[in-house]
Amino acid sequence: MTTTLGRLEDLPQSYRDELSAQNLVPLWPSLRAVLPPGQPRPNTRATHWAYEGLRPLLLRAGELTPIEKAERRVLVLANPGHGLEKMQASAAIYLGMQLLLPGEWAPSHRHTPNAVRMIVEGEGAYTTVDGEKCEMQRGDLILTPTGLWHEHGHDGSAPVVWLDVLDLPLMYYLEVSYHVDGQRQAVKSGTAEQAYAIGGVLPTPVFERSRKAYPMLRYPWANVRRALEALATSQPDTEAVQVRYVNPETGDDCQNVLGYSALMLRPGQTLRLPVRSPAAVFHLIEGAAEARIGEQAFALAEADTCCAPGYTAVTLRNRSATQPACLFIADETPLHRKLGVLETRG
Ligand code: GTQ
Repeated sequence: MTTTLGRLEDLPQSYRDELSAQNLVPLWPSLRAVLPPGQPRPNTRATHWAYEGLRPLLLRAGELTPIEKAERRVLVLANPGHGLEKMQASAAIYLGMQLLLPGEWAPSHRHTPNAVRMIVEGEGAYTTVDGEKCEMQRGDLILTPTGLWHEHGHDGSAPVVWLDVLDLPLMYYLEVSYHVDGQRQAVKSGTAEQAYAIGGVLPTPVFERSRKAYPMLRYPWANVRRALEALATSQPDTEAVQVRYVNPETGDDCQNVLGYSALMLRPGQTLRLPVRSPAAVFHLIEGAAEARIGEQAFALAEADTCCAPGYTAVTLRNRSATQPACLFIADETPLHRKLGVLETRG
Protein backbone atom coordinates (compact mmCIF):
# COMPACT_ATOMS: atom_id res chain seq x y z
CA MET A 1 0.00 0.00 0.00
CA THR A 2 1.39 3.40 -0.96
CA THR A 3 0.22 5.92 1.59
CA THR A 4 1.42 9.50 1.73
CA LEU A 5 4.08 9.68 4.38
CA GLY A 6 4.86 12.59 6.68
CA ARG A 7 7.39 15.17 5.52
CA LEU A 8 10.37 16.58 7.39
CA GLU A 9 8.67 20.01 7.33
CA ASP A 10 5.73 18.53 9.27
CA LEU A 11 7.98 18.14 12.33
CA PRO A 12 8.65 21.05 14.71
CA GLN A 13 12.03 22.66 14.10
CA SER A 14 13.03 22.24 17.75
CA TYR A 15 12.43 18.48 17.48
CA ARG A 16 14.46 18.28 14.24
CA ASP A 17 17.29 20.19 15.90
CA GLU A 18 17.27 17.79 18.87
CA LEU A 19 17.47 14.83 16.48
CA SER A 20 20.40 16.36 14.56
CA ALA A 21 22.25 17.15 17.77
CA GLN A 22 22.22 13.42 18.56
CA ASN A 23 23.01 12.29 14.97
CA LEU A 24 19.50 10.95 14.48
CA VAL A 25 17.27 11.13 11.37
CA PRO A 26 13.58 10.22 10.95
CA LEU A 27 13.15 7.51 8.32
CA TRP A 28 9.63 8.19 7.06
CA PRO A 29 10.30 11.45 5.11
CA SER A 30 13.00 9.59 3.11
CA LEU A 31 11.56 6.07 3.06
CA ARG A 32 10.19 6.30 -0.52
CA ALA A 33 13.45 7.77 -1.81
CA VAL A 34 15.59 4.88 -0.55
CA LEU A 35 12.95 2.20 -1.26
CA PRO A 36 10.99 3.43 -4.29
CA PRO A 37 7.89 1.42 -5.27
CA GLY A 38 8.21 -1.35 -7.87
CA GLN A 39 11.63 -0.62 -9.25
CA PRO A 40 14.75 1.46 -8.62
CA ARG A 41 15.14 5.07 -9.77
CA PRO A 42 18.66 4.95 -11.24
CA ASN A 43 20.80 8.09 -11.27
CA THR A 44 22.60 6.56 -14.25
CA ARG A 45 21.41 8.25 -17.45
CA ALA A 46 21.61 6.90 -20.96
CA THR A 47 24.72 8.71 -22.20
CA HIS A 48 26.70 8.65 -25.45
CA TRP A 49 30.36 9.59 -25.85
CA ALA A 50 31.30 10.05 -29.52
CA TYR A 51 34.92 9.22 -30.30
CA GLU A 52 35.00 11.91 -32.97
CA GLY A 53 34.43 14.57 -30.31
CA LEU A 54 36.58 12.99 -27.62
CA ARG A 55 39.67 12.15 -29.72
CA PRO A 56 40.94 15.70 -30.43
CA LEU A 57 40.53 16.61 -26.73
CA LEU A 58 42.51 13.53 -25.71
CA LEU A 59 45.30 14.35 -28.19
CA ARG A 60 45.30 17.92 -26.84
CA ALA A 61 45.81 16.47 -23.35
CA GLY A 62 48.92 14.84 -24.84
CA GLU A 63 50.23 18.32 -25.70
CA LEU A 64 49.12 20.00 -22.48
CA THR A 65 50.19 17.41 -19.92
CA PRO A 66 53.37 15.32 -20.10
CA ILE A 67 52.97 11.72 -18.93
CA GLU A 68 55.18 12.47 -15.88
CA LYS A 69 52.53 14.97 -14.75
CA ALA A 70 49.63 12.61 -15.37
CA GLU A 71 50.88 9.09 -14.55
CA ARG A 72 47.81 7.94 -16.48
CA ARG A 73 46.65 10.39 -19.18
CA VAL A 74 42.94 9.73 -19.16
CA LEU A 75 39.75 11.59 -19.98
CA VAL A 76 36.97 10.10 -17.88
CA LEU A 77 33.63 9.32 -19.53
CA ALA A 78 31.41 10.68 -16.79
CA ASN A 79 27.66 10.22 -16.49
CA PRO A 80 25.87 13.54 -15.85
CA GLY A 81 23.21 11.67 -13.88
CA HIS A 82 25.78 11.01 -11.15
CA GLY A 83 27.46 14.44 -11.42
CA LEU A 84 30.57 14.69 -13.62
CA GLU A 85 32.90 15.07 -10.63
CA LYS A 86 31.95 11.58 -9.41
CA MET A 87 33.65 10.06 -12.48
CA GLN A 88 31.03 7.31 -12.74
CA ALA A 89 29.46 5.79 -15.84
CA SER A 90 27.06 3.83 -13.61
CA ALA A 91 26.84 2.83 -9.93
CA ALA A 92 29.76 0.40 -10.28
CA ILE A 93 31.40 1.24 -13.63
CA TYR A 94 34.15 3.77 -14.36
CA LEU A 95 35.16 4.47 -17.98
CA GLY A 96 38.24 6.34 -19.14
CA MET A 97 39.87 6.92 -22.52
CA GLN A 98 43.66 6.71 -22.07
CA LEU A 99 46.35 8.12 -24.38
CA LEU A 100 49.94 6.93 -24.56
CA LEU A 101 52.35 8.62 -26.98
CA PRO A 102 55.35 6.96 -28.64
CA GLY A 103 58.22 6.46 -26.20
CA GLU A 104 56.10 7.19 -23.13
CA TRP A 105 55.92 4.96 -20.09
CA ALA A 106 53.13 4.89 -17.49
CA PRO A 107 54.90 3.54 -14.39
CA SER A 108 54.11 0.35 -12.54
CA HIS A 109 51.48 0.34 -9.83
CA ARG A 110 48.80 -1.93 -8.39
CA HIS A 111 45.43 -1.11 -6.91
CA THR A 112 42.36 -2.67 -5.38
CA PRO A 113 39.90 -1.85 -8.20
CA ASN A 114 39.78 -4.32 -11.08
CA ALA A 115 40.51 -2.90 -14.52
CA VAL A 116 40.31 -3.99 -18.13
CA ARG A 117 41.47 -2.21 -21.27
CA MET A 118 39.79 -2.36 -24.69
CA ILE A 119 42.25 -1.17 -27.31
CA VAL A 120 40.76 1.50 -29.58
CA GLU A 121 43.52 2.82 -31.83
CA GLY A 122 47.23 2.56 -32.62
CA GLU A 123 50.05 0.03 -32.78
CA GLY A 124 53.18 -0.71 -30.77
CA ALA A 125 52.01 -0.21 -27.19
CA TYR A 126 52.00 -2.91 -24.55
CA THR A 127 50.97 -3.32 -20.96
CA THR A 128 52.90 -5.56 -18.60
CA VAL A 129 50.56 -7.23 -16.10
CA ASP A 130 51.99 -9.48 -13.37
CA GLY A 131 55.20 -9.84 -15.42
CA GLU A 132 53.35 -10.80 -18.62
CA LYS A 133 53.97 -8.43 -21.52
CA CYS A 134 50.64 -8.01 -23.33
CA GLU A 135 50.76 -6.50 -26.79
CA MET A 136 47.97 -4.02 -27.48
CA GLN A 137 46.13 -4.33 -30.76
CA ARG A 138 42.79 -2.84 -31.74
CA GLY A 139 39.89 -4.74 -30.18
CA ASP A 140 42.06 -6.70 -27.72
CA LEU A 141 40.79 -7.03 -24.16
CA ILE A 142 43.50 -7.00 -21.49
CA LEU A 143 42.73 -7.69 -17.83
CA THR A 144 44.34 -5.95 -14.89
CA PRO A 145 42.67 -7.76 -11.99
CA THR A 146 42.76 -6.46 -8.43
CA GLY A 147 46.22 -6.36 -6.86
CA LEU A 148 48.28 -7.20 -9.96
CA TRP A 149 51.19 -4.92 -10.92
CA HIS A 150 50.73 -3.17 -14.26
CA GLU A 151 52.54 -0.58 -16.38
CA HIS A 152 52.12 0.67 -19.94
CA GLY A 153 54.83 1.28 -22.56
CA HIS A 154 54.90 2.29 -26.22
CA ASP A 155 57.55 1.37 -28.82
CA GLY A 156 55.47 2.43 -31.85
CA SER A 157 55.31 5.67 -33.82
CA ALA A 158 51.72 6.94 -33.47
CA PRO A 159 49.41 7.65 -30.53
CA VAL A 160 47.75 4.65 -28.87
CA VAL A 161 44.33 5.00 -27.26
CA TRP A 162 42.38 2.52 -25.18
CA LEU A 163 39.20 2.40 -23.12
CA ASP A 164 39.70 1.63 -19.42
CA VAL A 165 36.82 -0.05 -17.58
CA LEU A 166 37.17 -0.24 -13.79
CA ASP A 167 34.93 -1.08 -10.85
CA LEU A 168 36.38 2.02 -9.17
CA PRO A 169 33.02 3.62 -8.13
CA LEU A 170 32.10 0.49 -6.18
CA MET A 171 35.53 0.14 -4.56
CA TYR A 172 35.54 3.83 -3.67
CA TYR A 173 32.03 3.58 -2.17
CA LEU A 174 33.17 0.56 -0.14
CA GLU A 175 36.16 2.62 1.08
CA VAL A 176 38.63 -0.01 -0.10
CA SER A 177 40.16 1.93 -3.01
CA TYR A 178 43.92 2.56 -2.88
CA HIS A 179 47.06 2.13 -4.99
CA VAL A 180 50.73 1.24 -4.40
CA ASP A 181 53.62 2.46 -6.59
CA GLY A 182 56.12 -0.12 -7.81
CA GLN A 183 59.27 -0.76 -9.83
CA ARG A 184 59.53 -1.60 -13.50
CA GLN A 185 58.57 -5.28 -13.75
CA ALA A 186 60.79 -8.07 -15.00
CA VAL A 187 59.05 -9.64 -18.01
CA LYS A 188 58.43 -13.40 -17.90
CA SER A 189 58.57 -15.47 -21.07
CA GLY A 190 55.48 -16.92 -22.74
CA THR A 191 51.91 -15.67 -22.79
CA ALA A 192 48.87 -17.43 -21.41
CA GLU A 193 46.74 -16.43 -24.41
CA GLN A 194 48.70 -18.91 -26.54
CA ALA A 195 48.29 -21.67 -23.95
CA TYR A 196 44.50 -21.16 -23.93
CA ALA A 197 44.03 -20.28 -27.61
CA ILE A 198 42.11 -23.45 -28.54
CA GLY A 199 38.72 -24.06 -26.93
CA GLY A 200 37.77 -27.45 -25.47
CA VAL A 201 41.24 -28.41 -24.19
CA LEU A 202 43.24 -27.03 -21.26
CA PRO A 203 46.95 -27.07 -20.48
CA THR A 204 47.50 -29.93 -18.02
CA PRO A 205 50.88 -29.98 -16.29
CA VAL A 206 51.85 -33.41 -14.90
CA PHE A 207 52.80 -31.80 -11.61
CA GLU A 208 49.73 -29.77 -10.71
CA ARG A 209 50.66 -26.25 -9.70
CA SER A 210 48.39 -24.01 -7.72
CA ARG A 211 45.83 -22.49 -10.05
CA LYS A 212 46.07 -18.80 -10.80
CA ALA A 213 42.94 -16.77 -10.07
CA TYR A 214 43.49 -14.97 -13.39
CA PRO A 215 45.16 -17.47 -15.74
CA MET A 216 44.56 -15.47 -18.93
CA LEU A 217 45.20 -11.74 -19.19
CA ARG A 218 44.96 -10.92 -22.91
CA TYR A 219 42.04 -11.86 -25.15
CA PRO A 220 43.22 -11.02 -28.70
CA TRP A 221 40.46 -9.56 -30.88
CA ALA A 222 41.54 -11.77 -33.78
CA ASN A 223 40.56 -14.86 -31.71
CA VAL A 224 37.35 -13.38 -30.31
CA ARG A 225 36.21 -12.20 -33.73
CA ARG A 226 36.90 -15.67 -35.14
CA ALA A 227 34.74 -17.14 -32.37
CA LEU A 228 31.90 -14.73 -33.23
CA GLU A 229 32.13 -15.56 -36.93
CA ALA A 230 32.14 -19.28 -36.21
CA LEU A 231 29.07 -18.87 -34.00
CA ALA A 232 27.25 -16.79 -36.62
CA THR A 233 27.99 -19.36 -39.33
CA SER A 234 27.45 -22.58 -37.39
CA GLN A 235 24.40 -21.43 -35.38
CA PRO A 236 22.31 -19.59 -37.96
CA ASP A 237 19.26 -19.64 -35.70
CA THR A 238 20.82 -18.04 -32.62
CA GLU A 239 19.19 -14.68 -31.96
CA ALA A 240 22.34 -13.24 -30.37
CA VAL A 241 25.84 -13.91 -31.64
CA GLN A 242 27.56 -13.23 -28.34
CA VAL A 243 30.57 -14.61 -26.45
CA ARG A 244 31.59 -13.96 -22.87
CA TYR A 245 35.15 -13.29 -21.66
CA VAL A 246 35.73 -16.02 -19.08
CA ASN A 247 38.41 -17.58 -16.94
CA PRO A 248 39.42 -20.45 -19.28
CA GLU A 249 40.13 -22.79 -16.34
CA THR A 250 36.70 -22.44 -14.72
CA GLY A 251 34.36 -20.93 -17.31
CA ASP A 252 33.40 -18.27 -14.75
CA ASP A 253 33.31 -14.57 -15.54
CA CYS A 254 36.90 -13.37 -16.08
CA GLN A 255 36.60 -10.87 -13.22
CA ASN A 256 34.67 -10.73 -9.95
CA VAL A 257 32.63 -7.56 -10.23
CA LEU A 258 32.05 -6.59 -13.87
CA GLY A 259 31.22 -8.92 -16.76
CA TYR A 260 32.53 -8.59 -20.30
CA SER A 261 31.27 -9.88 -23.63
CA ALA A 262 31.52 -9.33 -27.37
CA LEU A 263 28.44 -9.26 -29.56
CA MET A 264 28.15 -9.41 -33.34
CA LEU A 265 25.04 -7.97 -34.98
CA ARG A 266 24.37 -9.62 -38.30
CA PRO A 267 23.93 -7.26 -41.29
CA GLY A 268 20.61 -5.46 -40.80
CA GLN A 269 19.90 -7.21 -37.48
CA THR A 270 17.83 -5.61 -34.72
CA LEU A 271 18.28 -7.20 -31.29
CA ARG A 272 16.03 -6.39 -28.34
CA LEU A 273 17.87 -7.17 -25.11
CA PRO A 274 15.99 -8.37 -22.04
CA VAL A 275 15.27 -5.72 -19.41
CA ARG A 276 17.74 -6.54 -16.63
CA SER A 277 18.89 -5.07 -13.33
CA PRO A 278 22.58 -4.38 -14.19
CA ALA A 279 23.70 -1.19 -15.93
CA ALA A 280 25.64 -1.83 -19.13
CA VAL A 281 28.19 -0.15 -21.39
CA PHE A 282 28.29 -0.63 -25.17
CA HIS A 283 31.45 0.19 -27.13
CA LEU A 284 31.47 -0.24 -30.90
CA ILE A 285 34.59 -2.09 -32.07
CA GLU A 286 33.63 -2.24 -35.72
CA GLY A 287 30.79 -1.32 -38.07
CA ALA A 288 27.87 1.06 -37.59
CA ALA A 289 25.12 0.53 -35.01
CA GLU A 290 22.28 2.18 -33.17
CA ALA A 291 21.60 1.78 -29.47
CA ARG A 292 18.07 2.59 -28.36
CA ILE A 293 18.12 2.99 -24.57
CA GLY A 294 14.73 3.73 -23.05
CA GLU A 295 13.41 6.74 -24.97
CA GLN A 296 16.76 7.72 -26.47
CA ALA A 297 18.52 6.51 -29.60
CA PHE A 298 22.24 6.93 -30.25
CA ALA A 299 23.92 6.35 -33.61
CA LEU A 300 27.20 4.62 -32.77
CA ALA A 301 30.22 5.02 -35.03
CA GLU A 302 33.42 3.02 -34.56
CA ALA A 303 35.03 3.62 -31.13
CA ASP A 304 31.88 5.29 -29.74
CA THR A 305 30.75 4.33 -26.25
CA CYS A 306 27.38 4.60 -24.52
CA CYS A 307 25.89 3.43 -21.26
CA ALA A 308 22.45 2.23 -20.21
CA PRO A 309 20.99 2.23 -16.69
CA GLY A 310 19.62 -1.02 -15.32
CA TYR A 311 15.87 -1.79 -15.53
CA THR A 312 15.79 -0.14 -18.97
CA ALA A 313 14.86 -1.51 -22.39
CA VAL A 314 17.83 -1.63 -24.78
CA THR A 315 17.59 -2.42 -28.48
CA LEU A 316 20.70 -2.71 -30.63
CA ARG A 317 20.51 -2.36 -34.40
CA ASN A 318 23.09 -2.83 -37.11
CA ARG A 319 22.92 0.24 -39.37
CA SER A 320 24.58 -1.63 -42.22
CA ALA A 321 22.68 -4.06 -44.42
CA THR A 322 25.89 -5.64 -45.72
CA GLN A 323 28.52 -5.65 -42.93
CA PRO A 324 28.43 -7.09 -39.40
CA ALA A 325 28.73 -4.74 -36.41
CA CYS A 326 30.78 -5.82 -33.37
CA LEU A 327 30.26 -4.45 -29.87
CA PHE A 328 32.16 -4.81 -26.64
CA ILE A 329 29.80 -4.94 -23.65
CA ALA A 330 30.67 -4.37 -19.99
CA ASP A 331 28.01 -4.79 -17.33
CA GLU A 332 27.41 -5.32 -13.62
CA THR A 333 26.04 -8.86 -13.92
CA PRO A 334 28.65 -10.74 -11.79
CA LEU A 335 28.17 -8.20 -9.00
CA HIS A 336 24.37 -8.42 -9.09
CA ARG A 337 24.52 -12.22 -9.15
CA LYS A 338 26.81 -12.35 -6.11
CA LEU A 339 24.60 -9.87 -4.25
CA GLY A 340 21.47 -11.87 -5.07
CA VAL A 341 19.78 -8.91 -6.80
CA LEU A 342 20.17 -10.01 -10.43
CA GLU A 343 16.76 -9.65 -12.13
CA THR A 344 15.41 -10.11 -15.63
CA ARG A 345 12.03 -8.56 -16.42
CA GLY A 346 11.30 -9.96 -19.86
O1 GTQ B 1 46.01 2.49 -16.42
O2 GTQ B 1 46.38 1.85 -14.39
O3 GTQ B 1 41.71 4.92 -16.28
O4 GTQ B 1 45.20 3.17 -12.48
C1 GTQ B 1 42.35 4.81 -14.01
C2 GTQ B 1 43.24 4.37 -13.05
C3 GTQ B 1 43.66 3.75 -15.70
C4 GTQ B 1 45.72 2.50 -15.21
C5 GTQ B 1 42.56 4.50 -15.32
C6 GTQ B 1 44.35 3.61 -13.42
C7 GTQ B 1 44.56 3.30 -14.76
